[in-house]
Order: sequence, then C-alpha cells, then structure tokens
Amino acid sequence: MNGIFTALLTPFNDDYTINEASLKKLVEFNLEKGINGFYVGGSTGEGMVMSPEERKEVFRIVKEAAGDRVPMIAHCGAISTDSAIDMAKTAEALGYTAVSAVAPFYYSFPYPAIRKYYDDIVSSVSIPMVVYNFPGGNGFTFTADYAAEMFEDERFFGIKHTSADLFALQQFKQKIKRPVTVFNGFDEMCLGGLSMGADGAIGSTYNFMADRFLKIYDEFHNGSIEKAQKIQNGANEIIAEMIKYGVFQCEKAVLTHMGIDMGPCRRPFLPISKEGFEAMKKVADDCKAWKAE
Ligand code: MN9
Repeated sequence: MNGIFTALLTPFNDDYTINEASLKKLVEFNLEKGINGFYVGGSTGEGMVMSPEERKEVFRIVKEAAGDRVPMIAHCGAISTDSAIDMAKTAEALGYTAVSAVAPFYYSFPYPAIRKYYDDIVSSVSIPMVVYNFPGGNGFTFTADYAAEMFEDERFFGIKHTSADLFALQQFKQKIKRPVTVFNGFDEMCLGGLSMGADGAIGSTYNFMADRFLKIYDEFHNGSIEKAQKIQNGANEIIAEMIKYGVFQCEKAVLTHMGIDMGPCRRPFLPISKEGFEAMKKVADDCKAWKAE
C-alpha cells in the first residue's frame, strides 16, 4: 500500500441520508482516474458526524463498488474504544485491507490510554492499523518517539500524517526501526511530504483531482521536481479558493458540477454560500479540462 489514496467524501441526500448511488459513482470516477486506494470514513467522509451504523453502511457500499481493485483503509476512530472495535470488525469482515483510527478525543486522554486504545483495536482484528495523526483535529500529537515504541508491534503498518510538521514526518521514517508506510495528509503540501520521505498521500481533494496528484507522485519519482511543483502550484490555487468557502462543502460542490450529485455536508457544517457554489463551477471546468503534459 502506497501512492495516492482518495479520502472519500460521503454524498448525502437533501435529508442527510447516505446517497448510495452517488457514492458508487464517486468510487468508479476515482478508479477510472487510476487512484491507488481509498481511505473511507475519515474526516473527509464526515465519519465524526455519523453514527457507527451509518459508518459501517458506508464501508459496505464502498467495498461493494470497488471490489478488490485497490487496497482500502477503513477509518474506525471514535471516542469510544468499543465503537472503534465494532467498526473495525465490520471492516475486516467486509474485506478491507487495513483499519485506521484517530486517537480518542474530547477528554484529553493521556498517552497510556491512547496506547491501550490502539492496542485494543488491533487486537480485535487481524488486519493492520494505519494510525491517523491529526493534531489540529483532535488535540493529540503522535510524536516520533511514541511511534517508535508503538511500531515495535508489527500489527502497526503505517501513519496518516495530517500535519504541516514535515520534520515529524521525516522523524517517523528515521526513528521507527522497521519499514513503515507514511502517508502525507495535507494535499497542499503533498510534494513537500513526498520529498521528506512520505510513501504516499491520503487526501480529500483527490476525490476530484486524483489525476493531478498521481502525476505529481510520478514526476517526483522520476526526478522531475519542477514539473511536479508546477502541478502542485496549480492544485494549490484551487485549494486556497476552497479554504475561503469551506473545504468539504466546496469539494462536494465541484463534484456536483462535474455530474456526481454530492448534496450538502452534515450539520453542524454550514451549507455552502451561493457565491462559493458559483465559484466552484470554474474549478469544476478547470478540472474537467486538465490534462497531464
Ligand atoms: O484527509 C484532509 N484532511 C482534513 C485529509 O480534512 C483534516 C486533507 O485532504 C485536507 O482536506 C486538504 C485541505 O486542507 O489538505
């Protein structure tokens, strides 16, 4: 498992129920672009604002649509270990390649409690774990020293590093004494992550611009850094525009303009403004027209 993985969005109907048909379309759209894998039910998938039952339903739909074509990671992170285990077991039964989890949040758990949470999850299944490090989202920073200790256990496969701290990313690779797969988490610094040693990237904007990031990955590995930079710069113009109006809302709007009806984000995410929705039309046109040089 490496390369470019789409952190799948979850399309909703207007009444906020899961839009199964659009979700299957989105999976197919990404596979056609050549995506290397899927990360299902994470931040981008609005997993934190869905019930465990709904999250398992999304796992089922996505696996049904993708089959065995690419590796798939199911995000099972939750504030409760029992919920996380329940989702992890479902993911394993459905045939997912790996599970992933953010650290439990809200109560500011100390590291030993977080360590035990991960141990309890990996002990409940026989598929490996990708630790989701997202300090900005859950207030816990997974350091390279913690990682070195945790990854002595071979059931830990990789880290999804959603942080601008690329020194930490590099330190994971250096301090963990066995091979570890590190995925860069912020799309706007995908090339930065790759150059600091990331094996791949998992991100939300790949839902609609997987082609650009697959190309960045290739150019980087061919040593064509300037070409990779040019594509990253183009993508970042789009991402900067999205940050103005709300990233997930904008991603859904772009895909809706591209022909996959994604609906709204779940409350408490606010609906996208009219202005934002209009601005995303231009992004959708730009994405439809984009071709690798
Ligand atoms: O999964 C995403 N992380 C979060 C990764 O949303 C927290 C990223 O893809 C960002 O959405 C993206 C925009 O900032 O880099």
